[in-house]
Amino acid sequence: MNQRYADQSVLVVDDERFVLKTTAFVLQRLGYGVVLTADSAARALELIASAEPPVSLVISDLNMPGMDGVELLRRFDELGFDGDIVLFSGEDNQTLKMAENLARARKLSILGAISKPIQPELLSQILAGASTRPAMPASTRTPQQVTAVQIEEAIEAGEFEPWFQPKIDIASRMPVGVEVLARWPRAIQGPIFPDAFIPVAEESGLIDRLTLLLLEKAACFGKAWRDQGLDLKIALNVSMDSLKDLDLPDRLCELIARHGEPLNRYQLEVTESRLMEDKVTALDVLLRLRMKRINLSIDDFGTGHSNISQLRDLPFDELKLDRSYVQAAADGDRNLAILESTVEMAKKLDLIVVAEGVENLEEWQRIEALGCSQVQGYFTARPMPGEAIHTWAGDWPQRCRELFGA
Ligand code: G
Ligand code: G
Ligand code: MN
Repeated sequence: MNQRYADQSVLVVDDERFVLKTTAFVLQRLGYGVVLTADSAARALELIASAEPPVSLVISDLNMPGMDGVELLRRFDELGFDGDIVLFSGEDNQTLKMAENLARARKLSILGAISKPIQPELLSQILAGASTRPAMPASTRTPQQVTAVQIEEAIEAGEFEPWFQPKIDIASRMPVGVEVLARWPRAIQGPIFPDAFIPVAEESGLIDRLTLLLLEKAACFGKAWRDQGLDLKIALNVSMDSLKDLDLPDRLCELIARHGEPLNRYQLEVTESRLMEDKVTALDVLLRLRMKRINLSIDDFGTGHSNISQLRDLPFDELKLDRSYVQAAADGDRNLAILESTVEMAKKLDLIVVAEGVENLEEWQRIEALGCSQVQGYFTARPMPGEAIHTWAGDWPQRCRELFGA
């Protein structure tokens, strides 16, 4: 019996009664306190809207009459369903993988996709994955309503924290940098993730203050690490349309210099979150940052928000392949071809290529073979608080041997 599951509701969705029964039985044995079943997607939606305790895990068939699993995922997205999802189906692996990718693209918390019949062993492994996720699990990833006033107060109180996810150099297998990911651990609503507060901060003109707060805290860590002999490049996220303030380069650089930190050890990961209002100003800001030796990285490359014309027009020195591309490469030659040509183009443009979202050895090896420079992903390290980095780095050589079986 797993105590961890005892106070959670889980919902199984399948149009076959036999499958419902057997799966429910497996889940009860795993220790889930409440196991609900629905024989249609419509019924599943009703239960999700009304169940107490709220449904924290849905295990759903992909093929159902009336409303199939793909449409169900869309409905989950609309409802802002924040629980975990496992998909299962009699479809081939390719279809399962695509459904999984679709759920990811919808930012749903998908734990995995498995084929029928459900093997209890495999299911419990997948669910165990849920229990080892970081301190703030995906089930808190509700698109929560956060107001600009709350964000402003939290900035003033210094409540936002930088978490850090290591970037590993493929050739040396050593950490070379960290990406700063904003966290708000003590929000009244519980821990809230950036997807909920960054857009509000951007729309309400608070994003620069938030970025500066994160940079301030990150630079303190950066200085401490460097003093301990750990030289990591520190990358902050900024969206292109927040680059409106012509003073921003000076403010960022002044802050970094005040901590006695070298400017060329800092980096901005730029995304285009919405249509840019003022391209000229953004270009002005980026170019001046570049001239001050701040590194510029184009983030989420391959998604709708970043594209080739940005590579041509803007002074980037790094390209981050979006994880949807990295992960799709397993699904066949066409995806691999896209990835290969993107990497080739990036290399011709003298860009450092970082592959995001590498989750296992197989993906690492594929990325290595393509000639990418760095990897960032759950395979090597999850985001962690600044205080954890030094110990993580100390443990890395041993951990690295284990990961690569050498
Ligand atoms: O780990 P994760 O869920 O933290 O990040 C979700 C998304 O939020 C990522 O796309 C990331 O780029 C973005 N994000 C995280 N921190 C920041 C930040 O400080 N500023 C901006 N603009 N985006 C951020
Ligand atoms: O800024 P950007 O969109 O690149 O932010 C990185 C996002 O990707 C963060 O939300 C981070 O938590 C997430 N992330 C990092 N590594 C992995 C991974 O291996 N798998 C998945 N699913 N997400 C990852
Ligand atoms: Mn990023």
